[in-house]
Amino acid sequence: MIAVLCGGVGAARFLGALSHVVDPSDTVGIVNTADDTVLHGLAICPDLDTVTYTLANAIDPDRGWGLSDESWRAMEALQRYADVRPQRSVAAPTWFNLGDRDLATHFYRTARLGEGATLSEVTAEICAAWQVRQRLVPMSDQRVSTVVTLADGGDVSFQEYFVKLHHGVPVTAVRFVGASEATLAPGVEGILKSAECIVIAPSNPIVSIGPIRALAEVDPILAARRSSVVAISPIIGGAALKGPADRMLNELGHESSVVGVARLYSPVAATLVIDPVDAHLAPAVEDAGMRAVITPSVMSSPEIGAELARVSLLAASVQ
Ligand code: FO1
Repeated sequence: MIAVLCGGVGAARFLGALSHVVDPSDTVGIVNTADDTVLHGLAICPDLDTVTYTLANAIDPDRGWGLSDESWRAMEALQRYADVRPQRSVAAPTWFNLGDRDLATHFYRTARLGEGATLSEVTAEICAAWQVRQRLVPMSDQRVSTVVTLADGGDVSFQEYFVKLHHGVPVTAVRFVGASEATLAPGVEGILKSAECIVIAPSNPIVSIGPIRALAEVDPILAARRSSVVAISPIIGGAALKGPADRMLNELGHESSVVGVARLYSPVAATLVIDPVDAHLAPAVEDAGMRAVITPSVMSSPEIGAELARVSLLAASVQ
């Protein structure tokens, strides 16, 4: 069984690529839940939904989140009320776009959680509903929330930072509220200990992989088996393919490069997979304590994705 630590888009793409190399039913995605938010009273789990919808071939390919063939009638109807809501009210938020089909997922998850189901249970039900063969588990069934401190001093939730502010504002700190009390979801500790290898997907090292590692059990387990843990750099040529990972690394005092990523991951992973464009930095990655393995990392075709998956698994097995 292959375990993959997942954020959103990059991890979803990698899990899809991995399914060309290993049986999907032999893959477990451990997914970040610190992006989760409650809006309109609905429990929304963006990374879990992005991974589920991608593996179900239902993701909207342009947005990278939400469903394809989507309509926005409910959001349009909300605008009427947003126009009259009192100043202090947060009702009818229209800054976070929820498609009409996507709403069904939030209705179902919210109702099931309200009946006392755990997020792990509901995630398994949603995967079954979409016939997703990989096993997806939330990192924790307890609430962990990313809080971003902006350069102007204010604290905002991850989604306010990422969506409402279009992640266009510098950050000075990121913290994961609840991480010190939360525990891994049921079975995840066993998965991390028994997996043939563990892949850290090409997700944001700070706000996608960071929350998973903030759970007390995780780093010690990974460090104890670091030779069979391989990370795929989400930074290529100093930039992130999507999202603010590069800027966040710089703003939080790290280097926005494969070397900066290696410094973050070297305590828990022996190998960093980097794109050929960063081949000249391989010695510096090794100086940072990780073996550099070079292979095309932009999954622009199924073949490239499959090769990235194959190289990553090989790197984690031959130690
Ligand atoms: N990202 C946006 O940039 N704008 C949105 O309006 C938006 C809505 C949204 C709704 C459901 C969902 O599952 C994801 C959504 N995302 C949106 C993406 C979300 O912000 C994710 O957290 C990011 O993709 C980072 O993982």
